[in-house]
Amino acid sequence: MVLSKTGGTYRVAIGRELIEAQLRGRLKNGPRRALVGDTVRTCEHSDGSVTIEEITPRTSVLKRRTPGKRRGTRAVAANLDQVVVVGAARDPRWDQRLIDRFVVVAEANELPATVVVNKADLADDAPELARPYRDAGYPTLITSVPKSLGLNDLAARLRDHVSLFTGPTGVGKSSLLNAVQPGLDLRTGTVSPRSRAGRHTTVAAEMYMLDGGGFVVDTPGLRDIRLWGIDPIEVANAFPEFGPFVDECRFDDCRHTAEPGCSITAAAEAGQIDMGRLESYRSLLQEAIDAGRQWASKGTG
Ligand SMILES: Nc1nc2c(ncn2[C@@H]2O[C@H](COP(=O)(O)OP(=O)(O)OP(=O)(O)O)[C@@H](O)[C@H]2O)c(=O)[nH]1
Ligand SMILES: [Mg+2]
Ligand SMILES: [Zn+2]
Repeated sequence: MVLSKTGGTYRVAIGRELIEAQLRGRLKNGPRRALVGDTVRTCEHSDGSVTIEEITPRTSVLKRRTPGKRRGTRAVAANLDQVVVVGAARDPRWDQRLIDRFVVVAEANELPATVVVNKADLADDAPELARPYRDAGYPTLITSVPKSLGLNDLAARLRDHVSLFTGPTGVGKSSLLNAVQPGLDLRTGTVSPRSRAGRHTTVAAEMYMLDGGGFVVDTPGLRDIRLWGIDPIEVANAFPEFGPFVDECRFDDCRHTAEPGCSITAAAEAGQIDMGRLESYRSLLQEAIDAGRQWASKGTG
């Protein structure tokens, strides 16, 4: 299993043993570079060096949009089976729109998401912040590192899975991992009291072995995360709580924005769907539509 990559050197776990390996000049077939989470076949040479000879076909690749660039996507990690979206109840302030983006990216990658509200020691409303996600059917956890709250549940959720931690910067992703895996000793940051925004402390996606079984990828927090190439029609599918209502909209092609007879709008007004989630959906839908237009007008297909 490839745990990390620094320059051209990969750190690879073979069972419990960690070795360093280089990519073989030309891989036999399949992808041309290895990703964190890839399972690879290695070869040890007489001079002691180890090369990666082959990458096993991937069961999943988590992709996100390249920052700055309009179109490119970047593969973050392979073979994940779940995404843990972490936010902080305070410091930095809970930003539902941003959390929704992380959850939608997990959905777009067809990976189940768990939502964690961390730093519950700093606020009383952590359960309310989690509620829209719990109501939408996502497993949710309320955690606090200094109070050791929810850490056993988090550890249980990670056991025997290949998980990726994602979320805004400074919310405590690395701190949570340090707490569930003694000896991990990941660098954690300080939150600037002036800006209340975390500085990036984790700099690259890296995978770690869990003593209890399983692997977890810690990633640098993102201030923003955008959708890429998602068909506007598919955005609604990333909101599972819309499912029971969609067939009841008056129009088959209802976009759940301002259409008359929209069952999603009605459900949100009746408190059956969280209004904040519906607003997130609408802004993501608009973003998907705009992105499609930009690409079309550039003639890039
Ligand atoms: N009060 C409180 N502080 C926490 C908690 N968890 C983490 N922190 C603090 O929040 C700050 C940021 O924690 P990190 O673990 O570095 O956050 P991160 O999400 O890994 O940040 P990036 O690596 O930049 O994405 C540190 O000062 C932690 O000590 C918590 O549950 N409660
Ligand atoms: Mg970190
Ligand atoms: Zn509708």
